[in-house]
Order: sequence, then C-alpha cells, then structure tokens
Amino acid sequence: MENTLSQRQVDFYRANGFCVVDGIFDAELVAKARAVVDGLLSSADLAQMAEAEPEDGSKARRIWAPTSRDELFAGIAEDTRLLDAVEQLIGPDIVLQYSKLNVKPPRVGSVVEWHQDFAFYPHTNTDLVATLIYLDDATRANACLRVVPGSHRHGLFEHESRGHFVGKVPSPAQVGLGDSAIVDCEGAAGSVVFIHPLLLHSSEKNLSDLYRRVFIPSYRAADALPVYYGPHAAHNEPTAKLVRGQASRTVRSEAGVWRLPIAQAEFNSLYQIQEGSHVADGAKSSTGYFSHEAGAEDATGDATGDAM
Ligand SMILES: O=C(O)CCC(=O)C(=O)O
Repeated sequence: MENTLSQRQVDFYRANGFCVVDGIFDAELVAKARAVVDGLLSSADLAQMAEAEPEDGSKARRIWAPTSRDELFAGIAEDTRLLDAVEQLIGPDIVLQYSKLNVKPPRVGSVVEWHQDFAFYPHTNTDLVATLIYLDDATRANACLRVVPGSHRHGLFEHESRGHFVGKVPSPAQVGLGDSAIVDCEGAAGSVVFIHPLLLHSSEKNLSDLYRRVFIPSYRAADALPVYYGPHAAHNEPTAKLVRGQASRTVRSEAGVWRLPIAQAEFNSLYQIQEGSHVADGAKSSTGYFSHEAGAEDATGDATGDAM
C-alpha cells in the first residue's frame, strides 16, 4: 500500500472529521464519469434507478447504486489510490457499504439538510468513511458540501422530531455548535472529500446555472457491522462488498448507546425523509420488524432506494 494522504491530511481528518484532497483522479477520468452520468440520465430505465427532483420531475436528483450500473463507477470505487486513502483512515480490511450519485442539477438541485451519516446507519463502531468525489468544480455558488469541523467528536446528535427519526438536525447552532464554524468544502472536479460518519454536514439548494454532481462510495471497516436492519438501512447489505483485505471473523464494538433511525414510515432516501414526504407516500411502519398486523411482510419492503 502507498500513502495517498500525507500525514498532515490524516491528522487533519482525525482532528476535524473531514479532509478535501485533490489530485487523486485526473480530468480525463472525471470527464468520462460525467459522460457515464449523462448516459444514465438519458436511459430509458432512469425511473428505476433514480429519484426525481420534486420541483422538476424531468430532472433526477439521485442515481442509486452507480457502482452496480456502470463499470467505470465500480472501478473508481475500487481504485487503488482511493482505497489506499481509505485504508489510512479506517484500516486495511475494507467493505464498500454502498454507493450513490447526487446530481444537484442547475437551479433545482435539492438541499441536503444538516445531518450525520451514522444517524441513518448506526454500526458497532465508527470506522466508516464516505468519500464524496466531485465530478464538477464545486463552490459555494453551486452548493458544495458544508461541514462543521470537529463535530464528529460530539457523539451522535438527535435526528428526531415528535418521537420519529427525521434524518436531520435543525442547525449546528441548535445542537450547541456555532454556525460560524461552518466550512465550505470547495474543490475542483476530481477532488475527494473524505468524511467521518459523525461529521455534521449539509449542502444548499443549487441556485446556479451549473451542475454539481458528486459520486459517493461509502466504506466501513470489515469489523464494523450495522446495528439496525430496518428497511432503509438493510437495503444495501446484500451488495456490501469486501474490496480490500480480509473479511472479519470478529466484530469490534465501541461502548455506547445509539439511537435507532426509526421513522414514522419507510423512506427511500435522505431527501425524502428530510422533506417529510415519506409520511404521505409510505404506509408501512419503518421498524423493520414483522408484526402480527402486517403479516409475513418482507422486512425490507419494496423500496428501490438507497441506505440514505
Ligand atoms: O450531495 C451533497 O451535497 C451531500 C450528500 C450527503 O450528505 C448525503 O447524500 O448523505
């Protein structure tokens, strides 16, 4: 293994819960990735693989599981330099937990509200990392990722309202962190933002005339296992894949109590639960447990969506 990240970048990640790294992917590969996205967006099967923008149903805001849809994305998710960086952050035995592609089309690209990824899929330990690979130059103007440095050291914030998981917190200030601490993770196309699962992050609506596409493969240490198998969290487990090192014969457990993401109804995506649209759309309970009333219902439901 080579070190993709400098010691300074690793130290920065440990202290702040994120780091922005350029130079891992070159312009040629990123241009190919954008062409693949264009192909997926014009595919006749788009409705089966994507979620539409509520404001303009002709535009997709999310393509689910891009690593299962195109070899280029599967290759990027297993790229040696990317996995070298992931290994520096979470160790040598690495599982690709899931992947997604957030499209943020010009003018309608949906907001992503403040949240911690771990709230959606608590695991036995926090050695997970999401890698956000910008496919366009990303700035504040076209709604780059925003983070609260150091927020990963404050544990898991409550992502609930009226006793139900809602997938968001009101604002950094409302959970006791200063809004003034917010940092914009701007980066050229090809840059990668590595984020800790407890990092508080968000992105605004894209009001610009430019796309802001980001491919997000998310990884976990092989000895981190999900502690919640409700519908949205269990959905990707069958395709979780060891991409480096050894499968684990043990599970590593960090002491603590995690709140489970039990929503009022099943949801397909982070956008849907943050907007609250799942309550009107979904009728099934999201506990993921069989109940006598529901009969022998499939605990994973029929959602086509993603882990979040
Ligand atoms: O697309 C973005 O800006 C944020 C992505 C994100 O936080 C997520 O999908 O969990």
